Amino acid sequence: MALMEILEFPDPRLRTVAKPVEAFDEALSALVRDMLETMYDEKGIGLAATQVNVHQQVLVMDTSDSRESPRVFINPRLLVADGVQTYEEGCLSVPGIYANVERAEQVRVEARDVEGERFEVELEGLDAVCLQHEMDHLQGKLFVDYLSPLKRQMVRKKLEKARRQAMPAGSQA
Ligand code: QAP
Ligand code: CO
Repeated sequence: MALMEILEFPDPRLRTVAKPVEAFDEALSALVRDMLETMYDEKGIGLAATQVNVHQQVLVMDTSDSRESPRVFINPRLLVADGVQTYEEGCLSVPGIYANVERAEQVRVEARDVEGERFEVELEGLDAVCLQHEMDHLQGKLFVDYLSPLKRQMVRKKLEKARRQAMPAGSQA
């Protein structure tokens, strides 16, 4: 088991479009295990492979209070999207930033599990928001892309400042 490093906005690698998974093998199970471990360690509710610099269509989420209900979606496809809801989103790749985003209220999705078995599920509320947010990552899209360019620039500056303050002078990569 290993923790993975999470890419942070505006890292250009977050813009990579993920490819479908073709091999449901031991490497894939190891990736899913490490992504879940990383998500739980960082107190996240969702994580896409793009965020750990793996450009395959894999996402994990757990919106439960107990943090014991991991869900895995491989090669996910939206079948139906209905209604509208607004939720204040955050992202492990955009730490400390939260903003309202409008998305579908209800979605029906088809995906494969880690064994390659196809399944369909209907999600609503926070689960639906989380799935749509993570599916965006697989297309190289971030929740800050829904904000105005001015707000996105403010986010960029705020993160740059936070990073400067977190690092001793001269030690930046
Ligand atoms: C996506 O986000 C999401 O800024 C998952 O300092 C967010 O897990 C889906 C996190 C909201 C639906 C609603 C963010 C942790 C976690 C931070 C996350 C932070 C620490 C974000
Ligand atoms: Co995110």
